[in-house]
Amino acid sequence: MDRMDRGNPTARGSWAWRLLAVALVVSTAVPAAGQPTPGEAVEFVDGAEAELLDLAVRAERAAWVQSTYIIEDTQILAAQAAERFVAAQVAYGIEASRFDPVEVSEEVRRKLDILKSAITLPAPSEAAAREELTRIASGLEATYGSGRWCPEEGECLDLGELSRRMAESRDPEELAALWAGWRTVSVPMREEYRRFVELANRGARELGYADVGAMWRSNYDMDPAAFEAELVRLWEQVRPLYESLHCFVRARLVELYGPEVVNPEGSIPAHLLGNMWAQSWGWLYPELAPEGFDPGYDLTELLQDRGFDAVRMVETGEGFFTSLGFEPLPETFWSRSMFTQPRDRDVVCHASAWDVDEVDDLRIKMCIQVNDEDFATIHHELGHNFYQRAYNRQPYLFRAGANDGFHEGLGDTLALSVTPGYLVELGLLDEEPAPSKDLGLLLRMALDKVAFLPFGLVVDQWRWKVFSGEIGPDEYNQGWWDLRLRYQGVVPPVARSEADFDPGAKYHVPANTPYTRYFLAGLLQFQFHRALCDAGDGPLHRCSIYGDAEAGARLRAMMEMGSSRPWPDALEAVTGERRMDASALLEYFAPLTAWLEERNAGQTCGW
Ligand code: X8Z
Ligand code: ZN
Repeated sequence: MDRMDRGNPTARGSWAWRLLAVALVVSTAVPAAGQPTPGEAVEFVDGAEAELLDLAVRAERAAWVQSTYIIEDTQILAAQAAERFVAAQVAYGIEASRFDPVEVSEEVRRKLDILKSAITLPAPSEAAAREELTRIASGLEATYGSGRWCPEEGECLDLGELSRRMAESRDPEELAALWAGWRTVSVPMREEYRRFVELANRGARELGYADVGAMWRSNYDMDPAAFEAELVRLWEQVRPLYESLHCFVRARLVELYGPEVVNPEGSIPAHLLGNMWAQSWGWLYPELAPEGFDPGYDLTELLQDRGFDAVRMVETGEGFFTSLGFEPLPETFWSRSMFTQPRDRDVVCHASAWDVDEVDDLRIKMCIQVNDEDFATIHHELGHNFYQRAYNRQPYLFRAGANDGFHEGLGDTLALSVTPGYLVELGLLDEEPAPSKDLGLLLRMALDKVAFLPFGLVVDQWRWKVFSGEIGPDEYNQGWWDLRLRYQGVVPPVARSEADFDPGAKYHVPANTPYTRYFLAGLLQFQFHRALCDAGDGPLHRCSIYGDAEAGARLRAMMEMGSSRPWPDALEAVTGERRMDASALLEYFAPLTAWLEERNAGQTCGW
């Protein structure tokens, strides 16, 4: 939860409160008969912020307990608290429309717009339906969090264990079993999800949106259709690079597994890429790297050899932020966070960052393993925390990222600066590898960052079609795999049917977390990185902003704005640019792109 989405109170909507508000307002504007005054709009927004803040904090506390101790009771308590918050959100969201014809300040207008659209889970106003929806939502996340696959022989495996085995095994049969095993967990979600969609859409319609997806798309300071067009534009910028990478990886997998397992001209079976969802392929680096592609070090090995544990990894991440001039994390961060997987209870291991009191009660929740992937994820999560604290003096409704992609991209921007040079400064590495090692480093990065991009689109392309009804309940799984094939060029390793619910095997579907944000973040982080690196200081992939107070100040200026300004203003504050753009990513990977083109010459790429 980078933040609980905004809610809206019902109790305050009573006639008595409104009468009082009207009586208190002194306004010079002369409203049309029956039309609220600008002063009333201010009162309304202030009241909404106070109540939503209070309810959000209550819901956050309950959600924290649920996620770190999954049992029936915590699910119910979390659902109840979420229900009160969501009820308020929707009530305020609906009421905000009353002020549409009223002339108000830019700030109040922005807050009214946020009240109407920034609701991730729009619940129907009818109490029974709303309760049912929040109960389903809480249950779906708990099903995911406590999910296990029990093979016929041996002990049951949770997602952490399944993922570790997927990262390491190179036996296609074992990989297919692990892959399919995790997807047994989401089968029971299917009917629940159908109902979830029905109820949430009902809520979205009450708020004036066609469906939940339309509502989510309306949060980008631009016309939702224009936003969709932006996504197409951005994807087309990076698609050729993705297809080159896909082509190279497929050819290597054919060499490794043979053409019976991997079709040399087709899509890649999704179980062979080292990751449960084929969303990032870095674990495969040792197998994929051609002769002479040694990056010069292996960060996982370095961390393990130096005896790093979870806390030391987090301290190191914090050290990056403080080197940029950010204040250290509060003492409570260290005492209240969950860094490792408890052995005695079910928790939601999927990494997340929290600001429980919406001010300074910052925490992360992770099941940290000592490896390079989790080291990067720690920077990602701390990025959320430092962002949350930077905007904590904004009014409640502006305590969010400039858009959600900014929130997701902030920590990743710092992680791009975890370069060999930085590792030398940390004392983890003795000396910087020669520039001849750069292709290795870039391939390693591309397997994570470039491979991820189409997946960053797929999840919401699917969900938006589900919310709009274009993908009906009887084609949930087929619709998912159509998109996986189209964007990623991957196929399931074993037969699938509409008895399965493979989208539910990805956290953000049962947790109802919008996903396009990660696609945006995947590009924005390079845009930020390029802007913060001094031009002429060598290639982008060798640049580290560690210790750069000026870079820190620029980031902080953007972060402190929260969502008080349209996101292009925030982007401009750091980069001088007002459009999201993939050219920085392309520049970063340019040497690898050239190499891939040469390497793929003569091959039939695509699928
Ligand atoms: O969910 C996350 C973060 C928490 S906001 C760990 N990420 C996406 C994922 O795991 O699918 C980060 C990258 C994409
Ligand atoms: Zn995140």
